[in-house]
Amino acid sequence: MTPLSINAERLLGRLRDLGQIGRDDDGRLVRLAASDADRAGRDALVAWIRAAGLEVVVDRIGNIFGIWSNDANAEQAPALLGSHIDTVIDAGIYDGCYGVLSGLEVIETLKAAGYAPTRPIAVAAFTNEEGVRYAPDMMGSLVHAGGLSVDEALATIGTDGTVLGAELERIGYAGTEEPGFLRPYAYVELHIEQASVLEREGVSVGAVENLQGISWQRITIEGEANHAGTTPMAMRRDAGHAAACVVTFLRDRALNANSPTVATVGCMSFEPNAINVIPSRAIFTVDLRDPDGERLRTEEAALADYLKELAASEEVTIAVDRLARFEPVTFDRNIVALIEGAARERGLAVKRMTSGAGHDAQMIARIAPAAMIFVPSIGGISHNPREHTPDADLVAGANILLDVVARLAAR
Ligand code: HGY
Ligand code: MN
Ligand code: MN
Ligand code: MN
Repeated sequence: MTPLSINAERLLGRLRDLGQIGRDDDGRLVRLAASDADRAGRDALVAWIRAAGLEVVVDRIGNIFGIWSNDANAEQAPALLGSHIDTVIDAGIYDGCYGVLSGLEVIETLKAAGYAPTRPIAVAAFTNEEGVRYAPDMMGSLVHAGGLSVDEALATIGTDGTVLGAELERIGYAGTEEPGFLRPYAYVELHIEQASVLEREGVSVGAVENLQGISWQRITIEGEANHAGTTPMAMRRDAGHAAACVVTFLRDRALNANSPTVATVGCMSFEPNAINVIPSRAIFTVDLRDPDGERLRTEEAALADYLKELAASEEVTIAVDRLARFEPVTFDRNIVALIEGAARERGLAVKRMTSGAGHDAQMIARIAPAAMIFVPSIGGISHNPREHTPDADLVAGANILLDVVARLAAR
């Protein structure tokens, strides 16, 4: 019997349609959490969920759920699929959206095939996975998993000074359902790999067995504004120079560590930000990651020690705000094995791997058995408009998700 397959045209068409929603005047895809662009993307998703005949539930942090249940199975814990549809700035069209739209596609395919699951199957689009406008990232799934109170999350101030709760109200996605209302039986997230391991090794499917730890900090260095022309070098309290020292410290340390540790300074601003004024203030972010929780703590401590020395040597003051901190996660072995088995049955090469990126699965794994399926990213590029995965790989990944969920929802 040929295995059931998803409707490739419908999935790929929706991915492309959603990928056009939220483009700015320069044509860049920017659907930051709780923005007008996010509302437009959410509206399109809710319309597709409704058209599929699923129940739509929006919780207080704006997580959107499409739920397929019937009288016979409604009391059972659902098998949950999902990811996110918010994006970074100048994003690709697959990150997050692929997992949400594939989850919906899988449910529609099973429904149309007359499949009668013993438990409901639901798909979630979690709010603010990217964390670009409001930190921490993976916020909606973190609240759903009980790792952050919904009131605290709603009070978050964004990089643009807005308040998340007010923005969710404004875009019409401040739901009434209490977060965590849905306790999943299991959670499976399909996602592009966002790195180049699968492509380099010619493997179609990644069975993701763990996900690295993440530490986000915002650092503010206060020096002294002074005249760029008259102030001797030895008499400067240059916040900009101190910030540059931190960037170099982090890069050299991660580059020379014989470990997979990665360090990134993604945002930086100077004040007063004038060509002929020594910066009085530098504000920047640090993103540290490591698959080993202990090593991540060692890196955080090494940075803290370095900042102390730097403050003394440069005569500046340094303040640190912690924005996010997530331990590494090991996913559910049984679901990982289901993913491997499903790939092999479809004649696809599959590889167990670690995720370098953060995902909603990292949060949902706190409350349910969870795992992830990766498909290749061409050139390993992501968080970039050149992000690309061939259609055949996108369809294959969605069919693996179909097989895994059909088995999970039959239990
Ligand atoms: O940063 C991350 O890894 C995630 O995409 N928010
Ligand atoms: Mn993502
Ligand atoms: Mn992302
Ligand atoms: Mn992510």
